Amino acid sequence: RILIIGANGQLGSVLTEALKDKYDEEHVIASDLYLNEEYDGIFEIIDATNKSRIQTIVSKYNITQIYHLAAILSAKGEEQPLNTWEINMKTWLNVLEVSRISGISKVFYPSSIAVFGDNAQKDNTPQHSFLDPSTVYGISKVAGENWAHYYYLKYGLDVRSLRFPGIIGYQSMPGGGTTDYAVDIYHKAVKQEKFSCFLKSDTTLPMMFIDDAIRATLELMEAPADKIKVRTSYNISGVSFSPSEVVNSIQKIYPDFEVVYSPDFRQKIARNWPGSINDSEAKKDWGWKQKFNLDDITSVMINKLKEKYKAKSLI
Ligand code: VAH
Repeated sequence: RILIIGANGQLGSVLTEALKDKYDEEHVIASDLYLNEEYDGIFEIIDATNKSRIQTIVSKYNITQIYHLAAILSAKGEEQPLNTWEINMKTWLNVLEVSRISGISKVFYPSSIAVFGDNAQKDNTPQHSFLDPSTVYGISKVAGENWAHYYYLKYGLDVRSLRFPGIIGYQSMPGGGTTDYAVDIYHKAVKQEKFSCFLKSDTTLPMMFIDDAIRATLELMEAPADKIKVRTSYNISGVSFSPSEVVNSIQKIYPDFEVVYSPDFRQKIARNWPGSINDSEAKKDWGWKQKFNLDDITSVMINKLKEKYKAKSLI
């Protein structure tokens, strides 16, 4: 059985549905801080800062795999740095310890391009780069990757991890991420509203459509253990684009779509991140290949959000 911690989040919610599609529903246990009334399946309240609560659920359902999708993201994380560090690290260390003690067979840990800072190559950023993150979220992800590596080396725990780019999905509202402008922009386009972008028009960032991110996760977790050579976290790449490029892509469908650029503190975060990622190791070790390009993302996002807003008669 599989336990997802953080199942209400942008990635957690979609990953949980994908895991239910792949395995029987009763083999997937979703969990988060609060009950999600709309969720259809087994759901448990877990505050992952409480190790014994995680242990209780792992024992109750004989969990064999854990996906840890709970964290405070980059932009939100800067509001209370020490709290962000505490939450992001304590939850992850609890998951590692419970997994070690309970003999969990596989653990998934999401890392991020936020681990790269000013001294990593900005384009085609290599797998093994110098990591000097500029956000607490990024610092916690570098530490989290190294703890994953440590538990693999010291205890043989099969922890696997991906450095996600900015993830774009239609299933949840934009959250506390610096890349979430690229989610919000589609909502504004469908509602025929002007969009105010908190990044400069030419700020190119690595992004990935949520379907690619989910497939990458499942492909990584299903690969034979001896194929996994990177036990900190794999670089993976989707498609890189700037705000002006996504505006152009949207204007092919909504010619009158308007944007104003008013960069804020998140511009400083974004400019420390790479423009593109080298994912040759993921390609070589377990056959990663991205599918969605920018115009594909735009067409799916607009179609899905139109359905969503029509269903709520908001457009
Ligand atoms: C964030 N969406 O913006 C997350 C992600 C690469 C960015 O880690 O914080």
